Amino acid sequence: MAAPWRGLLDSEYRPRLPVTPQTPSVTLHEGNTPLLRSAHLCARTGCDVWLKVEGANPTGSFKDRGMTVAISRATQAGVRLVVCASTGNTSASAAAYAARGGLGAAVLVPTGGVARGKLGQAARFGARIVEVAGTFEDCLRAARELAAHHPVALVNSVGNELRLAGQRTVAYEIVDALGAAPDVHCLPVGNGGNITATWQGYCRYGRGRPRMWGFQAAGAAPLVHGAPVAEPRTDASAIRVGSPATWAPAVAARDESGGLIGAVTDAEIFAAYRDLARLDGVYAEPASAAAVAGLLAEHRAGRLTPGSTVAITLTGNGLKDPDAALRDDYDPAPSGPATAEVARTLGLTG
Ligand code: AN7
Repeated sequence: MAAPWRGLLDSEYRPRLPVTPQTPSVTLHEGNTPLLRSAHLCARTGCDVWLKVEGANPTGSFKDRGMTVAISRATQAGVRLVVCASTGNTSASAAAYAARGGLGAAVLVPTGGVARGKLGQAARFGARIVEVAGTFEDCLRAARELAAHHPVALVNSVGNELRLAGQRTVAYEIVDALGAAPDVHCLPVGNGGNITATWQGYCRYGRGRPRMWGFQAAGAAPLVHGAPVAEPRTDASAIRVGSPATWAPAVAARDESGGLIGAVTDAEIFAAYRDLARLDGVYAEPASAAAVAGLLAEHRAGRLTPGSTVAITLTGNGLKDPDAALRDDYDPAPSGPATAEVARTLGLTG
């Protein structure tokens, strides 16, 4: 049997991560997530389509890849309190790794802007949660200013080499699993950190470079318009970002790879969200489904070369957003406890 997986810092990728022998490994055994072939997307596109299921990470999103590095280095540096702004997943991840490393965490989230599963995680991991009456951008500005003037370490990915280095590992894993880089890599784009890190990962690994296809929600698509969006709107709350902090590197990833950043409507996002679950048995959160919706839109537009190999990052777990799950597909049939009545309700008997 192969040695059990022990997390990114104790994996074959360690030499690629900014740690030293003195760095303690604060880990929940993140990484090594499933790469699943999607039969329904292969059939619909005529391509070889693979789903990188990042919702299988310990806190249910790709954020754990960078957080293990950031929190390990924070404990090495003697930090006591970490802070982040978040649309949800960063806060859940920061709170969990801070708990694991014995640090305090403060998370700044836009009031009413975060899926309930993510808030529940941050609360249970013991983070101090501040609900800011404003947007994600307001949270990020406040978090940056806090870190500049108080003894707290910012663990957002913007300009944070530790987070980006950890997030690059998703590309290493995909290349190792497929034997080479895919032709196209699709992923949702919010603040721009993940498209940046994933592209850097492929470039550094040196085993081929995909076109990077990033997708934003149509109501929150500043990188598509080329201008900030004052009031970003989408029910995919993770990517409700009107002014991405990692703007220029995200655009560079698009352009250097010969890729694109497109917009998909919420209707397209939620259709993809349902199909992934029903047809592939993969439960991803709505923001993640934007990448699938985008692939299908580009296929319809004739921009997807048949026979291409496509990797899609499904960035977060569907369990994080129970309200989205129950919004329109929840249709339970009421029945009394008698088996005969249950059978009748199911239409098994007359
Ligand atoms: C599921 O948690 O930014 O383009 O504060 O949670 O790197 O921002 C989350 C982002 C995609 C977008 N999918 O990634 C946060 C946060 C999911 C996400 C993104 C996020 P970036």
